[in-house]
Amino acid sequence: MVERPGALSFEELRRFAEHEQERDVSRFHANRHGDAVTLESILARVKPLPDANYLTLHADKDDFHVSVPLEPLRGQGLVVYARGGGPLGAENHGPFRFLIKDPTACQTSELDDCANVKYLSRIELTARKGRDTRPTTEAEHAAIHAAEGHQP
Ligand SMILES: Nc1nc2c(c(=O)[nH]1)N[C@H]1C(S)=C(S)[C@@H](COP(=O)(O)O)O[C@H]1N2
Ligand SMILES: [Mo]
Repeated sequence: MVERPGALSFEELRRFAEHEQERDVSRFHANRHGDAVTLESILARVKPLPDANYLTLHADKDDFHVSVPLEPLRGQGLVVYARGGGPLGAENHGPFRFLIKDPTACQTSELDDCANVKYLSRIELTARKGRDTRPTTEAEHAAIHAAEGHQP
């Protein structure tokens, strides 16, 4: 639900204006690195329709999806696309990684740590909540964290 659907490359993101960039995301997340553009700068280009209430983040690589209410996310979302002047590598969950500036602990709200989608392929806007494969039980969550090799 946007006026102007589109695709963005590393080169295009690199040319976003300086006020649309968020350099060095380790300022928000000590163990995460790279340079981002704000979600707001992307929304300004695609122009959400008035009825767009949910934003869904799709990672086709490992079939992980997160759908969150658009309004509280605005001003919080970042898309990390670069590291050390070049594209964000797969070892850093690139080529694109979504980050919420100030997420809550896993499973404590819609805008939680689990919504920091790695290997982001697509952002979709809809009227109703879209696909969300975030873990819902402790066991599921422990399994996904173990598979990703990080601490719960
Ligand atoms: N594509 C993808 N993104 C993902 C996940 C995943 O399994 N696949 N796990 C999520 C969960 S549950 C958490 S808590 C965070 C962990 O991010 P970190 O490894 O940078 O700490 O990534 C989120 N993003
Ligand atoms: Mo998580």
